[in-house]
Amino acid sequence: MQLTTNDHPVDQAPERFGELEPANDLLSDPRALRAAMDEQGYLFFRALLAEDTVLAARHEVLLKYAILGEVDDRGSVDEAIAGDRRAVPVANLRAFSDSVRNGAAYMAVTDAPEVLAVHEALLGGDVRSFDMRWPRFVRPGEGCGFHCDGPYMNRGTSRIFSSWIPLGRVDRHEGALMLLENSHRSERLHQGYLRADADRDGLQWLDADPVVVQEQYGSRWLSTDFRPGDVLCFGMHMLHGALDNRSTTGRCRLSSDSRYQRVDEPADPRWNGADFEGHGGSRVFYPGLGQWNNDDFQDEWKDVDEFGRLLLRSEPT
Ligand SMILES: O=C(O)CCC(=O)C(=O)O
Repeated sequence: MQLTTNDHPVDQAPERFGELEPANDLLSDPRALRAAMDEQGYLFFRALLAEDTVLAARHEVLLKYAILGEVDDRGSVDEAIAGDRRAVPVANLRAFSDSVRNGAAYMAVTDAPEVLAVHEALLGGDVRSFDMRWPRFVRPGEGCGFHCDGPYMNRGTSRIFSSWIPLGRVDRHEGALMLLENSHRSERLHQGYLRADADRDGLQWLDADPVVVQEQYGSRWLSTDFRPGDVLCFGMHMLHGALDNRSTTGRCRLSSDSRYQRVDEPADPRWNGADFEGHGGSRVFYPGLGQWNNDDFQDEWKDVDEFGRLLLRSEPT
């Protein structure tokens, strides 16, 4: 199938598009993990987590989405087939988002000992996950723009890693994450984009065309067909985005991204603390344009009223 991102075709020729290389054989060697992270800017692990742990999180999250009508529960909610979203405009999305992010089964994935151990090896000490976690429900037709995480996470320490974790099977044509090989070394990114603060500087996604972006900042796009238990860890300078979800069966993509830093370093107040600020204002993390015409902060954040209900910019389409 022709893969797309941001509605643009991805060139799948071998010199333009490749597979993520698993690093499971380095797991018992912290020094080798650090060297591999320095060299390639990412570490990809197959089956790092027990499949049952991940599928329990998937079930927990999808049941909550089913309450909003986002998932069709006439079959198994675990199939994640898109629903009619009927309840989204009337629901308290602030409470919904809190509930998903703080679910016990979901947190058992983001804070799994196996995930923390990889970050401890990378950071050389005790680590913590950010208080904010980013569970993503990506409907057919949706994806994610190109960016690096640094400018969004850099107000505490710069020594942070992200882990992207599929909550279930995510085949490449159903919205898998992709990284731009060698982009973590891009001088152009280091001289400009990576010096920004996403909120202060009102950062937007980089160019939507994957061919333009790869010519400017790196070499091949890398992705794979992800399986439950896989974990993709990468640094703040790695340019990434997502393939569009082109499911032909209405299947939504469920994944999580979370950040990790050492416990003894300052934390970014946007994402840490009892009442973290996020991107300011009265907004909730609810990715996707849906039919709500509300594309605040790169489609991911939605303005809500005092009852946590969506503030629509125009009538739903
Ligand atoms: O899952 C996605 O679509 C985007 C995730 C992402 O940008 C990240 O992990 O930093």
